[in-house]
Amino acid sequence: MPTNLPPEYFRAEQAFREAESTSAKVTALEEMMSTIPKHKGTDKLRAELRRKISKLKEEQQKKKGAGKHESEYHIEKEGAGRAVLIGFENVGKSSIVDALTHAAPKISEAPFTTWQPIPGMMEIEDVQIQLIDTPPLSKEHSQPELFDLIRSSDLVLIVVDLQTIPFQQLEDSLALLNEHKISPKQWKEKSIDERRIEFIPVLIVVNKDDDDKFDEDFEVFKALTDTELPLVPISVTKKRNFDNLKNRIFESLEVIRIYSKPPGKEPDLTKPFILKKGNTIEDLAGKVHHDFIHNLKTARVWGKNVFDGQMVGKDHILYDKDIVELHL
Ligand SMILES: Nc1nc2c(ncn2[C@@H]2O[C@H](COP(=O)(O)OP(=O)(O)OP(=O)(O)O)[C@@H](O)[C@H]2O)c(=O)[nH]1
Ligand SMILES: [Mg+2]
Repeated sequence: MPTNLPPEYFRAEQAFREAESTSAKVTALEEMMSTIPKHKGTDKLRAELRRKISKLKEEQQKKKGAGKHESEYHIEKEGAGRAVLIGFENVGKSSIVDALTHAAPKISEAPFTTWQPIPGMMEIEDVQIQLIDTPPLSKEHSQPELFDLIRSSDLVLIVVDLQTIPFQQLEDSLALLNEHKISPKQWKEKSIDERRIEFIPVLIVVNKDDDDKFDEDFEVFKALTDTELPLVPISVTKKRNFDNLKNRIFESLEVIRIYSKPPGKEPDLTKPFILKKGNTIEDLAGKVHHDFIHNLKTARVWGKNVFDGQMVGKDHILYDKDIVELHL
């Protein structure tokens, strides 16, 4: 193994090891390939990767020939983050995506209505978040690609039905994730799992909390589960608690909105740059334009923890809704 491989190579290699579908494997291998510096020392490794890629592509081709088409699970990422809704049949996943986005997934009282993932965009204030409806979880029938889709998400919404067997649905959903080496990020600190686990933030959406009577059931459910994972009761039918759910989704993504302001002009408050919590002026510069990272001299900030228009350096940490003027 050549010694001078960049960190991106190892990240892609990890993605390769965790990929369950052929297409995700090919993508990861191609990513590995593109990060390897080209010189004599890496010839062997590159040849080996090329062989693996063409073998997998052949496999894919054969499957396609057998009548399989391009996977519906390949969905472009859009907006400030991706939240995937998962859960057992009939809990109301499609109803939630229908209510919160412009997508129109099929909804029915018959179980197993949804057969393929359907993305929609949810608006919250000036931010768009991608929500993805998915087919019901099933120990036997869930496609491996579903778990790749979950791994590619910034947030997992486990949906349960308060009017049936929410406790069981939650346990089974978490168990199925665990089988596929996915665990709530909230458990990362105390996890003693020896396996290579993907940790993703989880919100538990307790649907069909239609009225006061069901509020009591929710309290019982909450006491029974005794979990530190956040529980959000809602009712799609009665449009209860939507704002709370939307806010919780936004908060869980841990993103901040930064408005840029050209020197001497008003800030553009319509299109924020989306950064991660804890990001700095330098991260913002990279988002605005690649060259800005090197050319940036100083910046002025209006917002949290600064006085208006304060001059700051590259490593100044930004907060949600800060306004920034970059000086080159
Ligand atoms: N009482 C009540 N019924 C609801 C609520 N939300 C959804 N439903 C009903 O529950 C049934 C299932 O809803 P879907 O949105 O199709 O559920 P799903 O989880 O997408 O189901 P699958 O696609 O089979 O996995 C439909 O009859 C909905 O009208 C709610 O808040 N309260
Ligand atoms: Mg559905």
